[in-house]
Amino acid sequence: MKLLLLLVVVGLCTAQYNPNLKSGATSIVHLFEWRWADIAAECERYLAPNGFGGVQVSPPNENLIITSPNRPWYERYQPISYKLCTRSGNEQQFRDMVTRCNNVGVNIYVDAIINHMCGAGGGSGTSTTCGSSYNANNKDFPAVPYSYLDFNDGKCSTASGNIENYGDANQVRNCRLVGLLDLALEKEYVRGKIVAYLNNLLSIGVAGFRLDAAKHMWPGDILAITSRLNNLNTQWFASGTRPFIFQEVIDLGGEAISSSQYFGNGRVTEFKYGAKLGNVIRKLNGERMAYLKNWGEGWGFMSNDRALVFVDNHDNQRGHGAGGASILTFFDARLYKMGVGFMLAHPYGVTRVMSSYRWTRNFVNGQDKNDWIGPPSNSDMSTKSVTINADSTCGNDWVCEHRWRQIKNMVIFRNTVNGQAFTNWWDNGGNQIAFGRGNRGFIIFNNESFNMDVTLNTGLPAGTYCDVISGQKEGTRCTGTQITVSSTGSARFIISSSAADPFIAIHANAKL
Ligand code: 5J7
Ligand code: CA
Repeated sequence: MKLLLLLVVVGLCTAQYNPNLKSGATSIVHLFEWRWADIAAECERYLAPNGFGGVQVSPPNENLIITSPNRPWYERYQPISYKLCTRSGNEQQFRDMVTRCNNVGVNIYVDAIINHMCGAGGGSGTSTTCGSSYNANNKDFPAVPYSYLDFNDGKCSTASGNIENYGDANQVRNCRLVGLLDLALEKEYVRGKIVAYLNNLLSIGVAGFRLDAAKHMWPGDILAITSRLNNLNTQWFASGTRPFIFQEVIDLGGEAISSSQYFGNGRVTEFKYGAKLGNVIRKLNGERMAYLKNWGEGWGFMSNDRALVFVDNHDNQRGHGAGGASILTFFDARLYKMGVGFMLAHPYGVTRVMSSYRWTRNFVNGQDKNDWIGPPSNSDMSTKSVTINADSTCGNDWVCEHRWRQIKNMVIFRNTVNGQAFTNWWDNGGNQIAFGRGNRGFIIFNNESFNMDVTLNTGLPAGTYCDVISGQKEGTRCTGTQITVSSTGSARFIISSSAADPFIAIHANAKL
């Protein structure tokens, strides 16, 4: 009885903060705009074998088709109904993906757009991804159904009906975000429709939700919805397991709304993480890697047990939103790999790896005119499939950062060192740093313009280790640099400032 009570209490404590990852996995990957069929295949052929624990998928519900510009990525953030059909696939393909990913121990997290429907200027008709009719002019969404009674408006007091002042919490929650029809989430009817949508996804087998635009919803309305969600499907998860909740709140400070208001509901996206890490690795604002010694709460970030962290996301990789020019992306591959490598080695937060598609940037006055471009598409504007090349990179303009050797190997590093303390910090006062994770792993960076040759205490058992950045362990050999740890735990590291990747990482599962 006492044990049962203890289990219940522990369950409540971790609950919606726990990503429910399987078999030692510690990271999730955002397969932005991927088709369900490609994600199912990726779970089986790549994610499960390489220790990825879950996938954040693009919104699976019916959305407005936007043709001007031609099929931008953000049309998927303009819901028409909760039917499961989009450019990523139909309901049957979605179900097949969730089943196949769960069967190999990879969780699916759905990007849930519950703050709003499509834009007020979205017109009317049936030009939607599932062919449902809608009329944005009179706020009619018969496929849900929602009517004009289900939207805020009356509670918004700005002249435009849109959010005009982010310093006013009432506007931010009750007015339209850039004209998007704002749902009245205090209404029992609206909550019921959203709960039914999310519970349908849970019954299919999803493991949790990214709550889009959480800043624009009252924390109490979110809780009224999430507290009515079912437990995860017991075909794949222990009975009583709560859905993982992570809320998109862009809080860089200085606004009426703060991340902490959302901690009771689940985890929160820590946007300071990528913005600050970008500054450090780019050496902007006088930052240097030595300052990373107290990274995490020491930098004013939210507490570790509430943070969902990432180097870039689908929005700020386009120069939009939080962080601006400091954000590291695949366009700056050498710096990006250092940033993602640091994130995955450091114990703070639940980590999300970004996986993107390529587009041609067109900067005019520092603003990318092509920030709207949607996924690689065929002539009929259907999304192109992800092809896999012989060297395991992706084709058809899918970047697949998660398949880059350095990033994939750091996902494995994080799994290997999971639960180990942050130890053996070293820095040169500038942009050379190193740290360990107990006796399981060690990483060292040279982000200076001069070479590095140091002997450091790694905390690892004696032996020969494969650097998992320049190569990896294959059979009984290293394909890249080898590092010898002495009987005292020390090792010599030489990193040229012009190395392809100026960092080295070794861990217990890459020991010869
Ligand atoms: C919300 C925030 O609280 C915030 O701090 C932020 O930086 C961005 C947003 C934001 O969220 C959205 C969520 C959605 O589900 C749908 C959306 O359309 C948005 C959205 O538009 C949005 O803000 C855009 O980006 C900001 C950097 C600008 O300051 C905003 O004005 C807004 O820009 C608008 O983008 C343009 O004004 C408008 O002309 C254009 O049509 C529109 C295109 O849509 C987007 O760029 C979508 C962005 C988006 C951002 C997200 O974080 C997200 O999770 C989903 C979509
Ligand atoms: Ca709102």
